[in-house]
Amino acid sequence: MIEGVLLKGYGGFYYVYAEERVWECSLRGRFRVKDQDFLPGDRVKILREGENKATIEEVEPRRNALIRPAIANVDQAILVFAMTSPKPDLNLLDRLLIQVTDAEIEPILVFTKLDKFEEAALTTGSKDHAITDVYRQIGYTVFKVSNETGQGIEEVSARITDKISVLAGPSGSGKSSLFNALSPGKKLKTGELSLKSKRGRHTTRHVELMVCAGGLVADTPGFSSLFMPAMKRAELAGCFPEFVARRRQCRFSSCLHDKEPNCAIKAALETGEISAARYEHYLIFLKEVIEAERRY
Ligand SMILES: Nc1nc2c(ncn2[C@@H]2O[C@H](COP(=O)(O)OP(=O)(O)O)[C@@H](O)[C@H]2O)c(=O)[nH]1
Ligand SMILES: [Mg+2]
Ligand SMILES: [Zn+2]
Repeated sequence: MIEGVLLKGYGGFYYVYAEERVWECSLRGRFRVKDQDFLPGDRVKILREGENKATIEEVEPRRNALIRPAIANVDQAILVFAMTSPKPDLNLLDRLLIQVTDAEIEPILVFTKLDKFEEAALTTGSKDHAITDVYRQIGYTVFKVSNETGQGIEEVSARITDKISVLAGPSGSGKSSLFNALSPGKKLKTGELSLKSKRGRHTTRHVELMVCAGGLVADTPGFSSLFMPAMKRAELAGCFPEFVARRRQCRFSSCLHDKEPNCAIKAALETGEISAARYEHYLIFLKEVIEAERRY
């Protein structure tokens, strides 16, 4: 049997990537009977039946499963924001970071349109990389790329190889462009039609994984639910790495870093060690989490 990863289900068939090609698979009878719900990202074992045809014989237990987008075994989320336009919505970025962190998925930040940014810097003389620096200093993995010139693409590519990634971020930030920049005309041995025809198109209604830079990537419209994940108010600060590093210095172990005295987070905010925007978002999210707590 051959080990592979399910890319998508479509028209009664399942498309599985294994041995660097795509197999059109049907299900073993027992799966049909059980009406097993397969998700893109499921690791399966297939039995070859013909040139590009196979049957799914086994499915491995999932390491994790996202609901929106519905994908299993996600290793990392590539959060895509433009450096220039659309102006990066940092409230949204911090929200996505919390969702991803809460789902125990590794976030990777990719800021696009570096070419436009540098072009603008030439006329204004400003070389202000403050936004990207804030996230880098917190400890997040941050890349700056141009999907136009290819600048920085190689570094992102290396992070995608052998992983299952989801792209998330606002419309127009360059997710589809990034996907294309990461897959420079790579031809699959077979089955490329079903993959290639989707490229560059902006329809992302049904979720599927696509082969990209030696890994598998889903170009999704983003995490559609922008509500805070269900969590207790005390857990929120745990999604802010720069808070985690300091919160043991707060006077109260139950400190929510809001109105409490002798709060190490607020002290770090005063000295500029913690970004004002990040703290502001924390307070907004804290309110939402507390309101949601009441509804349980
Ligand atoms: N100059 C420049 N334009 C870009 C870059 N990335 C994307 N774009 C443009 O931004 C627009 C939106 O990109 P798209 O990939 O469709 O964004 P999506 O909605 O996130 O998939 C398109 O016109 C792209 O050509 C980049 O790095 N540099
Ligand atoms: Mg797109
Ligand atoms: Zn505190």
